[in-house]
Amino acid sequence: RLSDRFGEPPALGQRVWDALAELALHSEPPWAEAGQLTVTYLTPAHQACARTLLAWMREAGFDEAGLDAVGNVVGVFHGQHADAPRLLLGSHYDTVRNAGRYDGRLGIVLALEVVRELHRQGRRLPFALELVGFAEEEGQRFPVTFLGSSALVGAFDPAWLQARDAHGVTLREAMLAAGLPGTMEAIAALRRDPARYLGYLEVHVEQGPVLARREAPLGVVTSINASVRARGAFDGLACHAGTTPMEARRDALLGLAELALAVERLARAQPPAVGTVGMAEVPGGSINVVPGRCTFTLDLRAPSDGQRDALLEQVCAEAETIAQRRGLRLTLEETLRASAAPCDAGLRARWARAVAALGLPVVELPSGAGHDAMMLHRSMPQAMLFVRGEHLGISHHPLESSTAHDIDLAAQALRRLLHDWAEE
Ligand code: HGY
Ligand code: MN
Ligand code: MN
Ligand code: MN
Repeated sequence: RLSDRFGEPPALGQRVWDALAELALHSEPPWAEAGQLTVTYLTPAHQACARTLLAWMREAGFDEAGLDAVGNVVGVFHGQHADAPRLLLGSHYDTVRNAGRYDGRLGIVLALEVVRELHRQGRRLPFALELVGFAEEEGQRFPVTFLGSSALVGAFDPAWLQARDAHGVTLREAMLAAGLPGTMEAIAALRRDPARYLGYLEVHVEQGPVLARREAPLGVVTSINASVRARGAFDGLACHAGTTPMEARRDALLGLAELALAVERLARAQPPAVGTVGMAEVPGGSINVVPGRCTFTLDLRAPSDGQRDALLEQVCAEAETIAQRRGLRLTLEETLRASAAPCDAGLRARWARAVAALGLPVVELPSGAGHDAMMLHRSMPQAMLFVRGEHLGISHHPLESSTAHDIDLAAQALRRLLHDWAEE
């Protein structure tokens, strides 16, 4: 047990840890039956999470708490006076399939517990704290993503309402079925006036090995890498696996096989860029039929927009060459393009001072993962604090975890940042 090694976990860290375990009890079929965590946008499990977070906000002492038109859970803890500026805090509560329980949720619950403490102490700050549990950041159900944070910066594309999930349900239908307005008018009204905000802070598990290797519980994020996502397909000719000579085939799966290896080669040639073919499918495939169609996804990332675009260009050129050579038709549709988001120097310095005040090493590092902060970046200063992950920071996986001790240190850092800011 950790407490044998490090003593009893501090109360706040343990409360956050316990709350994340409780929130993880909401999961959707068939994943829930396998004891796995999957919460995709607007499913019953997703709505149960929203209700739970809402109840927690209300009992923690938030002055306002509610669900907005895209399913974000929003709480406001007022400042010392009515027209005080606002500091925005938050992260997302949807997950990837078979996820860990910390990605996204940690940032919501940790901020919520820090507010609970302020409420218990009867303390008010010179600024209000607005906490947002963003409804959708992973892009798992619909081929669009950052739905929650896009709405807050006025970047929600009306065309997204017609996006369809794997069952053909449109985003608008899913919203209406979940009791949301499903209109662009209601969504556009969520845009925040940047003039009212001091900025946005997000606490998130690192989802990588750097802090574990540096033996540092916390890390201050320098910048969030640029990313681009696409969905594509190779189309060749389905034919008999037994009678079609090898040289006469137009095998769509082999086109993707070559492309996936090319993505690996091209990304490895320009570190720290990364490239992933995360999904591949031969729709209606059979054991004795040469694949006529193969669908796939692309996820490319790099520290700058330029590096990202260069990698994308190379991958697309390679895909065209493969299609030509193999007599395949290629279709490729971009579904997400997120610019690199350098964290605000002033807010980064606030995180660094708070971490140093705890007597901890100040490790600065880029984020290879995308975050809601990269959307808020479009309309206000943002900065992130990473919490060390166990098992070398494995994430988007059930082994994803952080200790109650490290979580408590992150809560102490946020508490210290707020206190120092309030004393200025
Ligand atoms: O894909 C990402 O980087 C994030 O987890 N959505
Ligand atoms: Mn994630
Ligand atoms: Mn995340
Ligand atoms: Mn046959």
